[in-house]
Amino acid sequence: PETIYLKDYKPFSYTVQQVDLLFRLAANATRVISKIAFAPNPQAEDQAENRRFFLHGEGLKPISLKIDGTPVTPREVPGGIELDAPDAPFTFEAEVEIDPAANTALEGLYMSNGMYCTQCEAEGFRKITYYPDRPDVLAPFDVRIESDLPVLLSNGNPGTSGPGFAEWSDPWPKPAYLFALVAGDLIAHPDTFTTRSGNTVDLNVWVRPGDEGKCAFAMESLKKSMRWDEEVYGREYDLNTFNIVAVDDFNMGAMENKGLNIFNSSAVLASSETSTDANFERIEAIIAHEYFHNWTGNRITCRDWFQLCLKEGLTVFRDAQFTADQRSEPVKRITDVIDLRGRQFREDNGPLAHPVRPDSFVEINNFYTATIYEKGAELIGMLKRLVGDEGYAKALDLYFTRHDGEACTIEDWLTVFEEATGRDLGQFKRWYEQAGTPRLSFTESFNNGTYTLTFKQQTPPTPGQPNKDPRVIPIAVGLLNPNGDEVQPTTMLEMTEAEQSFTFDGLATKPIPSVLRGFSAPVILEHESDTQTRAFLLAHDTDPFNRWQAGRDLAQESLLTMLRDGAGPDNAYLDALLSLLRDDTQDPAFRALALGLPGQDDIAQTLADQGQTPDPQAIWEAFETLKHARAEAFQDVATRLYAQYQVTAPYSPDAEQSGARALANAAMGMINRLDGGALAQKQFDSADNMTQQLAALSALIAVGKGDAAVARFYDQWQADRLVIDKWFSVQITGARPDEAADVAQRLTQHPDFTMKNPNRFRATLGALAMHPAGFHHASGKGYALLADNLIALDPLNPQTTARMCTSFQTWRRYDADRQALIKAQLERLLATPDLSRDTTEMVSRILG
Ligand code: B3K
Ligand code: ZN
Repeated sequence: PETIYLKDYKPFSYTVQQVDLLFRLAANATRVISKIAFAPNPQAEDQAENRRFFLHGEGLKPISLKIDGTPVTPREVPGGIELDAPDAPFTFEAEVEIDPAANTALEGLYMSNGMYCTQCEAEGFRKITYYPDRPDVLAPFDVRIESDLPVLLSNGNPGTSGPGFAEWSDPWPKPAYLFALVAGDLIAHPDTFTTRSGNTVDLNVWVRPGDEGKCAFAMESLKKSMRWDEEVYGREYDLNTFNIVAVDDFNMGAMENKGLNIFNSSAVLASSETSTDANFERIEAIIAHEYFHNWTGNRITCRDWFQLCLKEGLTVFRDAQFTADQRSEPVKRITDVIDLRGRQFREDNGPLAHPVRPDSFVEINNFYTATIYEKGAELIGMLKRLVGDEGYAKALDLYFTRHDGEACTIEDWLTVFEEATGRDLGQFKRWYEQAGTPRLSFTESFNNGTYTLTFKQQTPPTPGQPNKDPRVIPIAVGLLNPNGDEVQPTTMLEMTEAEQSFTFDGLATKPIPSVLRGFSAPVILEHESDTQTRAFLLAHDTDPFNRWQAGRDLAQESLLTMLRDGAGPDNAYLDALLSLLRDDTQDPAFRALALGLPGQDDIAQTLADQGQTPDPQAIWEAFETLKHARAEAFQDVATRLYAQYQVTAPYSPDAEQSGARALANAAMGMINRLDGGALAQKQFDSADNMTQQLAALSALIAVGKGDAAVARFYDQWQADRLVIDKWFSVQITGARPDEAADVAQRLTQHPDFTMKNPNRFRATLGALAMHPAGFHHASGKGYALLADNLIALDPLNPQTTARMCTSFQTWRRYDADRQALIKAQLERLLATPDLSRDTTEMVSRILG
């Protein structure tokens, strides 16, 4: 397959003035009739000599094509068609036929439970009709839909409608990837929102009949997001309608199509009985994310797909700010860092490492990664730390005024910051260009009242990038006195060299440093520290992130020592954690987080970084031992916390109640190890919300007492797909390592398992991959099961297949036997006839 390079970017030879689309919907033979006004692009003057009128098109059955009313015969070229076109404005008309019912890839126009819907980002519009399907071609769209289905939706403002048809008009020029169409038997949960300049916007959350009771939370989240973007970024909504549609079969979370966001139903539907607190929080964040794209993504879009982080990194950053404002800032920061380390660091340290702005790709859908999204958001956070809040606000205002209506690059973005703040961002740009996670280490010295911190940074090579230049790293540091007082509040050090010292004067005693507060940069902080210092920081640091980090470091050290020396759990860790748990002045959500352990995969990565070969089974056992030791040591406090943090008020998914439930459930998990499931059974039997019911089910499975509850849960929820997804997952993630692959295998035979629903596929095979000791079982059965299913899924849904191949990305960490087993599966995958471009690219990169 062909590799596309950033350096080859050229503007399109033509601009599009107007797009008119008519859809005559039919399951197997939808007609798409387009009329598109083109004009030579003044920005592509250099191409005047050999202007090329190329249109993308994939899997289209052409019925008729015309230029200025005259039928034309196109030349078929790879990826589309070429035509002879005038060197002056002209109209191109096409009628094509497509087959949405046969579209299992869930890209382009497809069907889900009798409903038509679209997914065009990144390159799906070319499966709908012939078009310059690239983000730098912007145009207003008018759409007419003809169908007997009752609800017919597209982008923009509603126009005329009547029995069997509806018209929509989107005045804001947009690239084709933001096009959307929905048609179905849907029910609206309606509301309105008045913008700060007084426009009333009709809001609707559209769902299938039966789901209308689960829309209120999404609607509230939408209204909060709209208000927040006005208040914090000064951004107002710009159409008189905003629609959200829930779709069961969807490849990712949601999509920000202009005025018509399409969502995976798991990212919309919420009720206390069927959704966990974590589900509610995720829904609120995704609603906000897609809404925020209206400005960062839609009004200002990307010039080409290499610039994807321009909209994604920024929008993730914005949705994180929003969540921090709605809930708890430290809790949001900590959970984001856990996620970043679990997914992005893992990517950055393996064969799939790529820069936040890549310079080449084969299949762009393979680049919707944790690096583009989450590391992209970290880059915005660093930029804000470097230029300060005011500089950031000025730069964003300039960005919105200067680039509204344009398709931009990272250069445009950085220039705005340079002009608004007067700062040179030449070195900062390396963060966009260099892949890999920097390792940051430091040493300290103390002399005559002067304390010196000397930092070193170093980034290991990544594929195609053997050498790395030093980056600018904002390092937030605070200093504490041995008595626990803070002698130096948080200060932002700016490291620009490979090695650099910073001094603090006038100190009476050698302080204890708190480094990288708030996780001020996406780096791996490597610092040998003694248990005592960590316990001290856990008790005294004023920075909540670093307090949490100190606890996590203690847990990690303890686990590593257990693995290395066969030692028992570290008492200093247990003591420090116990004091924290007992301290009722501490936020319950924070205490629940402090009780969390590093991921088993994080420990595997740390061992690999230290040049050791991780044994997933041994890691699992060390975790079990540690969890058991904690349960015994914390017995009393767990019993007290469980009782104390039962919520008696009516259910609310807010931060306070979910924090209480998280801590009570963590306490229940500990008690569960000692009482053989008695408390969990009680909680399962009486739970009136999914947060408690699912935690209890998982606890019962963990102690081998889950059979009856698993059966009951299924009977209770069999009509609810999203809950049944949980039922599939929890049985696998809770299985013993030697059984996880067998459980997953058995569940793939269950009548409710289907390859055609990405949520269900992920709930089953994805759950196995998230169980490191089960997936990496020495027999290789986990690898074989995943590969079997990926081979079966690829012809149906290449995007989801390719994404799930990432489960194999860490293969080189493991012992020779496991490596050979994984390699054999990867090679088997790669040898599959007609393997998709998506999966071929992923497997080839993973093999290296
Ligand atoms: N922009 C979409 C993702 C599209 C993924 C295409 N494979 C969702 C989001 O980031 O908001
Ligand atoms: Zn996004």
